Amino acid sequence: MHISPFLLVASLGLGAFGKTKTAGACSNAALERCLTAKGVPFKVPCDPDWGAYNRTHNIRLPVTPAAIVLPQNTRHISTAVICAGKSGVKVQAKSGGHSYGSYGYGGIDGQVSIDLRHFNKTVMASDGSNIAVVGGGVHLGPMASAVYAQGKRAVSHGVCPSVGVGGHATHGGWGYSSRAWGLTLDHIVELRVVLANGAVARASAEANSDLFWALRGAADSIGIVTSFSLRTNPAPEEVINFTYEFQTLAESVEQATSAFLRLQAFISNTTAVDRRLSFTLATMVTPRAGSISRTILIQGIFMGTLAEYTSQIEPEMLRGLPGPTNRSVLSHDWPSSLAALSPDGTLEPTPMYSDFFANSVTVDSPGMSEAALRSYLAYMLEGPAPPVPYTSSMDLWGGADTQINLRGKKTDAGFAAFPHRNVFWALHNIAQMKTADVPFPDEGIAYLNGLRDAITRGLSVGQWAAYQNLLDTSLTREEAHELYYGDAVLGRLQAIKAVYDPGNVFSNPQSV
Ligand SMILES: Cc1cc2nc3c(=O)[nH]c(=O)nc-3n(C[C@H](O)[C@H](O)[C@H](O)COP(=O)(O)OP(=O)(O)OC[C@H]3O[C@@H](n4cnc5c(N)ncnc54)[C@H](O)[C@@H]3O)c2cc1C
Ligand SMILES: *[C@@H]1O[C@H](CO)[C@@H](O)[C@H](O)[C@H]1NC(C)=O
Ligand SMILES: *[C@@H]1O[C@H](CO)[C@@H](O)[C@H](O)[C@H]1NC(C)=O
Ligand SMILES: *[C@@H]1O[C@H](CO)[C@@H](O)[C@H](O)[C@H]1NC(C)=O
Ligand SMILES: *[C@@H]1O[C@H](CO)[C@@H](O)[C@H](O)[C@H]1NC(C)=O
Ligand SMILES: CC(=O)N[C@H]1CO[C@H](CO)[C@@H](O)[C@@H]1O
Repeated sequence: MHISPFLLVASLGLGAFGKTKTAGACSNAALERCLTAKGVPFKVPCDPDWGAYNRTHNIRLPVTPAAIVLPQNTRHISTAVICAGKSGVKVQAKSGGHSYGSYGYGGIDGQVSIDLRHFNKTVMASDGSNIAVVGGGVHLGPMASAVYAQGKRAVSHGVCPSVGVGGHATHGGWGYSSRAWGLTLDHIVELRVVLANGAVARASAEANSDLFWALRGAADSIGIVTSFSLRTNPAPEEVINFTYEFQTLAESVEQATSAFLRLQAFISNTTAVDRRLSFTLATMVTPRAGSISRTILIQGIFMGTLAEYTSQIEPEMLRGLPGPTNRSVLSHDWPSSLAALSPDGTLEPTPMYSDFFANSVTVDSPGMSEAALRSYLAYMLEGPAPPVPYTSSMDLWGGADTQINLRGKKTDAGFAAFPHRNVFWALHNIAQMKTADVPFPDEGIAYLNGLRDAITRGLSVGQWAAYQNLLDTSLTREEAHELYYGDAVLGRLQAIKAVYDPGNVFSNPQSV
């Protein structure tokens, strides 16, 4: 009799099975037998300590894998992938586990999650190349600390220290330093990968260049990266961290529209701006009893001195805007500039859990039209009351001197399977429940998708897409492929997938 993993897992909750691994029959007998016979460490839902391994970052989307494999070496990964393939079970790697759709756990019940927690080393090459070799399970905070400690070097990446390099670097990786150094993905010079047939390969511009192309943008569909070789940059001596809050701006759609247009023109001004400056425009909307609080922030960094910032950058950036309600301008060294951004003020990868939904819109150069800005801001500032508090951030990828959109990377299918290379803004809309007792409401998803529609209504067809690291779980597989990749990249990805993973072992709800 065939019993689906889902039914078995559901019955576990009813106490049909004991709390210990019995007769290899907790969730998928063939899989467990294969893993046990080959000495691969793993956990199944019947294990008493399962609860220490299965907790998804997104509380809204719990997932119960058939097994969570805990490899200590590459052989364990190869073996687990082969066992899963033979047992007809799909596989996903888990690095930081911060996928918005719980894809590190498979994204749906009954898959194998390969937890890379033991692949946690960051070592600078000793040959003077300044290349960091980073394990597939390293978190961004410890990676930044280790790269800085071993020669005052730095890599650009997102703000949250507990995000994993595995998902982040292979699907983009934007942070404030990306205008200066490119995305995290752009730092990759070589990858070590385990393929669907268990083979271990190197991928670089020279070796297996088709794999190298595909893994940078779609690793979730192609293989398991066990280590990343990343080029590094000299860390800046001084970093200015600035935040301005504009409470009155949120009171008028017209004022906010003209302020955003002014900032878009400012960041495009090659006389005033170079790659060292970056920011986000964030609008925060919080429903309260009987009212809605709304505020607009400019938050960013300048990799230079405080004197240069206050005399050259700040006056030109704020020219023509209403006076900010609050101004915070702080000088940091590189590690403390990263720590200042983190939720708990440190680079420790403290686990975080949140009940949320998010979507994204990447807007190509030359940026937001006046119509798109007005429609976007009207929805947030004058539109329907949101059922959930949310933040909409316009993350800056474009503008004068940006290193994200260099010409060599732009050709659709040429550089990498990550195709977003003419982006001016990446808009990130995220709604989060603040209390644990009320689950995230469906209307919250509809509200944020309404916000996405309000943005795209003012844009021309072909000017916008979506960013796969800000995974939108409301997209169908086909919609995700269109928005994350587009036809040219998708076609080439599918051809490479057919060679390296013909049985579709590496799968999640939006994979290729
Ligand atoms: C709090 C928070 C802040 C964030 N901030 C930013 C930000 O500032 N900038 C930004 O760009 N993004 C940001 N993100 C999004 C983040 O980049 C993605 O969620 C990212 O994919 C998470 O990677 P992970 O390894 O932690 O997740 P996981 O859930 O472990 O993995 C995500 C996906 O990648 C695959 N994967 C993971 N490791 C590997 C590997 N070694 N080989 C092959 N496939 C692998 C998984 O199978 C899964 O499909 C943020 C997310 C959160 C939750
Ligand atoms: C993890 O497993 C525990 C124990 O079986 C269960 O109570 C819990 O709901 C699971 N959590 C998630 C997020 O699936
Ligand atoms: C890596 O994990 C091991 C346990 O597997 C732990 O002892 C070690 O401290 C970790 N190292 C880092 C750099 O996190
Ligand atoms: C561009 O920046 C320069 C230097 O700050 C400034 O003098 C000039 O007015 C700006 N141009 C525009 C169009 O804003
Ligand atoms: C900004 O200033 C207002 C009062 O002017 C205050 O209520 C608010 O808390 C401040 N916000 C921040 C982020 O400091
Ligand atoms: C962009 C940036 O670095 N912002 C941070 C500056 O520092 C304050 C507090 O020190 C943080 O709250 C900001 O996130």
